[in-house]
Amino acid sequence: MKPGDKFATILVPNATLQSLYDDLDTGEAQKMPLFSLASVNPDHGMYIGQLADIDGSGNAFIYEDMNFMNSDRDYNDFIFQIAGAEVCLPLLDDLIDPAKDWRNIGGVAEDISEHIGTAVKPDTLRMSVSLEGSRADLVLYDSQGRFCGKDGVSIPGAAFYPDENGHRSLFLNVPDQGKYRIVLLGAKDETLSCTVRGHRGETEILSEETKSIRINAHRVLRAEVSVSSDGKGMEIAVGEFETPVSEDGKLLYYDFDGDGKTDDSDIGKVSSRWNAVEGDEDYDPFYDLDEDGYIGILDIMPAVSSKSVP
Ligand SMILES: [Ca+2]
Ligand SMILES: [Ca+2]
Ligand SMILES: [Ca+2]
Repeated sequence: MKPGDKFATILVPNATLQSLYDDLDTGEAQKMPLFSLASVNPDHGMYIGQLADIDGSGNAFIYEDMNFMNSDRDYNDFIFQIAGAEVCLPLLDDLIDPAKDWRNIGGVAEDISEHIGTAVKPDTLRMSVSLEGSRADLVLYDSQGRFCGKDGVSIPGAAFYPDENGHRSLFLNVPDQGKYRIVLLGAKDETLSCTVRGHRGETEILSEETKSIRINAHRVLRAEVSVSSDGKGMEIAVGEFETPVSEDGKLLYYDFDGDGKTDDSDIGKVSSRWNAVEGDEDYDPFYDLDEDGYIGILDIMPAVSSKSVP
């Protein structure tokens, strides 16, 4: 976008823009797009009430998924952030039905305000990790066990980007001091390269380190990462990528999250995919140890029998 650009948003509840377009051909107009603008003329302004500013910070918003005229005013439908633009919307406090205020539910308000606080500003310190030209999986864990990878993101403000060319990258905001671990899950026997960068804001690169790594199919490698910054520069030390080991030095081939123990959370990663076949959403070739296109007992047993924690 260029400075001065104006934009509006559309939400198509429970459907896609494509399906809305396809319905034009069939004459079925069941789906209702919800616009942030009251009409195609931007001077007519917002649909007051379709969107709300969650806390007045001007970067986190909520879409009511029913047309404002007959909405249930619960505003629990779709939350999103916009950074780098000026947005003027009424406050959620002024719109929500107090009897339906989900912010009273334990922990929800805190979780959301932690995410809102992660909007990237020009001086925000960030770290990125990227894998090039490989089908291996990439997951990053922080010292509290929160994670960022293709199966989900629980670190506030972190984001994971896979692309069709087999590149994967992730971004997260980092404090001045922090410890992380990168876990790679091998898709095949190959040499891949992993680049860890320190950033300030969206564009500036403060540090960069690339490692060339030999990985094998179905094998886990982990590396410790420590971040330190004096506010100006940023140092990121990336350790060697190695097979996870227990405290007493035993190699842990089934420690899928690389935390130094093989326990129920590791076994759960494969057992939760029990009966998945190639093509299913929960089929993951990494966990199909015998590569027969099916995740069954033969794939689960090795992990179960290597449990290092009773
Ligand atoms: Ca609603
Ligand atoms: Ca583990
Ligand atoms: Ca199998």
